[in-house]
Amino acid sequence: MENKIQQLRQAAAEAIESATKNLKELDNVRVQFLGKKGELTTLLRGMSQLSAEDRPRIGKIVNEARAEIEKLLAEKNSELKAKELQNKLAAEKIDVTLPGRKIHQGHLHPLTLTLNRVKDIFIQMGYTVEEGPEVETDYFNFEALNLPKDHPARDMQDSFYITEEILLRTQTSPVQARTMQKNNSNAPIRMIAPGRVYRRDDYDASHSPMFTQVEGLVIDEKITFADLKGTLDFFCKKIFGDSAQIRLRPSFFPFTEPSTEVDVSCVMCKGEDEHCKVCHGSGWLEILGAGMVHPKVLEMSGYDSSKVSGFAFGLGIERIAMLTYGVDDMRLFFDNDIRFLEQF
Ligand code: 2U9
Repeated sequence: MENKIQQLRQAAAEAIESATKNLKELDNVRVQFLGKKGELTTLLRGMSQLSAEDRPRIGKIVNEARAEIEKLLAEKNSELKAKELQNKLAAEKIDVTLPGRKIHQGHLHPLTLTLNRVKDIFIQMGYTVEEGPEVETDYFNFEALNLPKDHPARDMQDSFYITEEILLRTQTSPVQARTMQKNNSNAPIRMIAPGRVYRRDDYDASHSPMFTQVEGLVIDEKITFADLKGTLDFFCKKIFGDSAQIRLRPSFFPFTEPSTEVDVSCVMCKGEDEHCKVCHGSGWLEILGAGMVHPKVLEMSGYDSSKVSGFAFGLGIERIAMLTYGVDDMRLFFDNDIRFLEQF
């Protein structure tokens, strides 16, 4: 019996020693010797057949063997646990010195940046910002702006018609007409209307069938051409810098009388380079159209042209953006090539 116990003890010690794979393997060894049907447990059961005098001595040896095996199991258990942790750490190891992934931060489109600058200048002068539909009626796009039925601008070849009466707006002026008609008669207006407009035009370096306009309208008692001139001079100095000067040339628009085209001194050469690529040596750049609101336009939208007067103007955001950023092809704003957009 004593021999058997010694053998078992030896066998258990060897089995524990060689359980090097994982905790599961070690647990199998534990069950093999100490489990309910384990070898040592079976041996312990056989003790009932021993004589009364042998029993305490043998019992002691069995318990010692059991304690020894449990000790070896516990030691191996912590050894394997430590090894498993080591393996896990090695497998999950990260290189903290690797450079991080670059976060690409987006930003506003150059046209939006330009539009925001233009808006801010007029908001600073007390203007409201009004918006309206891009799909307009013939009435608000043309009729209310003194463009009669036979006007060439109403030609099917020049505008995007949806039906005979509905088209994509060719200018933002219908927003002004709508604002006037919404108002009580002769209520003063100081507004800008920014937004996209559509014309059947070429798509080249300086034309696009869709572009962004900002139009302004001021109506009140005693509004004069001097107010218009002062406003546009202030605007150009804010946008192009304090050294910017303006020059007014007579022009014609159906909705204004008198009408003018406004040039700003060349942002590139300030009129000092006769070979300048931007102004072609003229020293001036056409930048705005403007005029005093035609009495017919005032009357058509419910204003009394004998009591109030107004001025209006219009500009293209793409042109302003091209001049302020030095971009020579309008299509770059619409291509959305990231290498271009990243530069703003
Ligand atoms: C109402 C009355 C008058 C708006 C005006 C212009 C002159 C003009 C162009 C500039 C370059 C359009 O973007 S562009 O091609 N605009 O020249 N626009 S006066 O006049 C109005 C508008 C609404 C009720």
